[in-house]
Amino acid sequence: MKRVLLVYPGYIVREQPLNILYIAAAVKAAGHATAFFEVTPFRKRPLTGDPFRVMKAAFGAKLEAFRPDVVGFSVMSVNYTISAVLAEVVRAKAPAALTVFGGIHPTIAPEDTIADPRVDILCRGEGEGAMTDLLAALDAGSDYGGIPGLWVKRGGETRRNPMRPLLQEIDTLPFPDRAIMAPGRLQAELYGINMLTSRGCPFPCSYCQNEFLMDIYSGLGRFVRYRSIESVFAEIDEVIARFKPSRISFSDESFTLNKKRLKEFCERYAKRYSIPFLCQTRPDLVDAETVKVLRDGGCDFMNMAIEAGNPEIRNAVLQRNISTDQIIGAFTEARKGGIRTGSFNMIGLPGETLATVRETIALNGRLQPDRIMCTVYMPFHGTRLGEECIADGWLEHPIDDAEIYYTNITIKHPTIPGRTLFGYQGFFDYYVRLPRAFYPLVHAARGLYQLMPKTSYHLPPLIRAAREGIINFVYKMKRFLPSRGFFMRTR
Ligand code: B12
Ligand code: SF4
Repeated sequence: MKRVLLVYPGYIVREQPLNILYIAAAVKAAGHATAFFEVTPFRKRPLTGDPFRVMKAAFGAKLEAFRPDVVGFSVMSVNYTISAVLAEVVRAKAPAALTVFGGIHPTIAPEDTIADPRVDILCRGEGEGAMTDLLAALDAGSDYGGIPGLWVKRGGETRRNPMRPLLQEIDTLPFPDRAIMAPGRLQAELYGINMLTSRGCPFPCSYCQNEFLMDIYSGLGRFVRYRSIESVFAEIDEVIARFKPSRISFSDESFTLNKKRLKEFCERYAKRYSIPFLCQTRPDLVDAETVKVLRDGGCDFMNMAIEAGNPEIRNAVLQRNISTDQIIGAFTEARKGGIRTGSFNMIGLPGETLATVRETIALNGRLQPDRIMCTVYMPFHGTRLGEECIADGWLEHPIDDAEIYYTNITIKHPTIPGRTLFGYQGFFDYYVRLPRAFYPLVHAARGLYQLMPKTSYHLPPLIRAAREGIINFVYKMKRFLPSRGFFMRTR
């Protein structure tokens, strides 16, 4: 039996991190001891000295108490800095432990990741099998250098093993081990408890990693895989019995992709459960019939991405292939059917001008989703659009610090100044919710807001704290915007 400390180095705001919870479950099912460390409680960084001081001390104490053989990190690009800072603590406090970086970042940027001296092993792609094979080899004292899915660095040499085939029978995976988290994290406001009924999304959107994942998994099995309804229900039963959530939230990227399955799922869900569910999907996968199926099944909230109001940007740049009429149709049908909606939007895209930002605002204004999320575009490695933008010098600031979540502008847009993007991002909801007569007021408030630095990088601690305070105030005030009596935290 090995002792495995699993780390989620991002802030848990809306959903439980299923990635690391799946790994935790697989490790536990294989008979190893697990512990969990998360950094959300350390989101407020100290004003003086090392900003990670408190987090590092807590992590050091955890390492000393648990004495792990392996420390596994689930790393999104935005969480790289925290992962590296904590891996450094592993080196100091548990020098014999192996550090394993898994998740989307090591998958898309393996060479950068393995070059980091704080990383011993990285996992590319889905990690349940690779991690348990590694632990079995360590247990048996055998060589772990050739395990598919892992890149292993020892004595200055790296073995870059091939990807593992995609697990097709995803029903065989143990349910995510939610019990390793603090109970307070299991009721993320609107979202309740989240779970996946499928894996993989087959669309070619240029700003998303899925196309890259499909490429590296090419020839290694079907990319989109569904769990059986029985298996999903067994997980829901367990979750309800143990955690009594207010809502089930399906994190599948395109929940309405397979209409036949959706119909059967919803019919059976309604017969078995009275608890509402939330899902997300693409507007082109939603029509009146789909809304009825969802509503009758118990869905009371749907998130759909608009991304850009301008059709040229949405389709030629983002490769969404979704018409404005399809977006209007999906949101209108959802409203008619009594399902609340959330929209995801991005500003600062290639080809964007202030006029197209206003088009995105206008489309949201017309649809009035119950919740609006707007982020400034971040170019990620491993995405077609991201690679192009990075090559064109868009990355003004690194995108590896969780602080950028929402309100730190990392890009240098060719035509729109960063501060203006910062302003429109902060005041997006205000423009959408308020009548045009209020626009002079919103413009003025945005103008003042934009006087603040567009990122918190390298700011003196007090200015940084003041900036954060003002941003929080602007976010909290959204509560008073006219929006059918509904407000949810978005950051
Ligand atoms: C649900 C989700 C969220 C949730 C929760 C995220 C989470 N669980 O950590 C929320 C809504 C909060 C979220 C927020 C954001 N997200 Co998000 N999100 C997703 C989504 C749709 C599913 C993730 C998931 O749970 N998948 C299911 C699990 C089972 O699969 P998995 O994550 O791939 O994990 C497997 C492997 O990676 C591996 N693995 C993972 N961790 C580890 C650890 C070890 C030790 C090992 C061995 C293996 C391993 O094994 C896992 C099981 O097989 C993905 C899209 C996707 N295709 O993954 C985007 C995605 C991860 N998100 C993305 C982004 C950009 C964001 C945001 C920055 C968006 C924004 N601008 O606000 C924020 C950042 C939040 C933050 N500060 O951390 C990007 C990441 C890009 C990148 N290079 O990092 C993705 C890939 C979507 C995209 N654009 O392509 N997200
Ligand atoms: S529909 Fe969403 S999850 Fe699927 S490829 Fe496009 S952006 Fe990615």
